[in-house]
Amino acid sequence: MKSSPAFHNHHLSSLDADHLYHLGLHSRMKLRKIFGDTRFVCMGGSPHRAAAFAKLVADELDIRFPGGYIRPFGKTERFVLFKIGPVISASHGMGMPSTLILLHELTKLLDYAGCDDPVYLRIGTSGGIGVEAGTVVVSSGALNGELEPWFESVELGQRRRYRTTLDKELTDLLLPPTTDIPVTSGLTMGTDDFYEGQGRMDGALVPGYTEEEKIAFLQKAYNSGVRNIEMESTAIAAFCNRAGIRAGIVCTALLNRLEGDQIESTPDELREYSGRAARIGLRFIRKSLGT
Ligand code: R2B
Ligand code: URA
Repeated sequence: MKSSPAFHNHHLSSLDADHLYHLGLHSRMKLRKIFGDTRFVCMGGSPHRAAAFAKLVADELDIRFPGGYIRPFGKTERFVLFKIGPVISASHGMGMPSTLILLHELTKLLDYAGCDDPVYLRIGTSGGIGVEAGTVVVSSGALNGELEPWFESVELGQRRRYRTTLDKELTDLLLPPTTDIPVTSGLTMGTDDFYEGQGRMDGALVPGYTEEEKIAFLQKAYNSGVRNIEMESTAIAAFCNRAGIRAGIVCTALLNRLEGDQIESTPDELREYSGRAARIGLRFIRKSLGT
């Protein structure tokens, strides 16, 4: 991570201590000792999956913890944060507001820790468009709900737009040449809602669109190159672009939205599906580490 002016916020220099409130950590802690060697920041929605990924990384990289228990750092009320060798595994919750809070605090933490050029990966789940359930989609870029390549944020009463392109080189590295896992690459649509924001018919309220309009929009998205829909990609891409951080997004599709709205997979299938994105992320980490 380069301390470029775009990334390093000079306003922080005047703080005696920076309280990373939602992580339960602060800048006066010995962050360099704990986090200084971080090279990969892996994020997923659920705390449970972040813990499972931490365990997978520890097993694969042969890193031992006393009693086999990997203890999270800081407080766990909002997010969980594990550190396993050069890898952070953290939960970002659901949606962009939650994810942005994690991104700001984690990125400041890594800055205070003196980390050099870490890669951020979102390893998660999504709804597929024209792809079968269980397919892993490596995002080639992120689009908003209007199928446009930017993230919008209202700041001091003004709407601002930030680009949501993703690093092509990293995307290519994430895509395995051959694999037992079904993987594809495509654009990801990031929305602010799971139900109407993703054109579902099965929310609590009668939607203001028809099933035919839904399919027409999903088909239009497909024709524009979109292969999955989730709720964090545009915020992550925009944040990392501004910060000069390389970011990748790897999400398993839990269903094909051209065929329905309900997620009907069994808990075992869901575990297997989310494990696939984790294995693609881990494969990239191992390759980067040369192990
Ligand atoms: C994928 O799954 C969650 C919604 O179920 C959301 O966080 C996302 O992006
Ligand atoms: N996550 C989403 O955001 N949408 C889906 O359809 C499935 C998982």
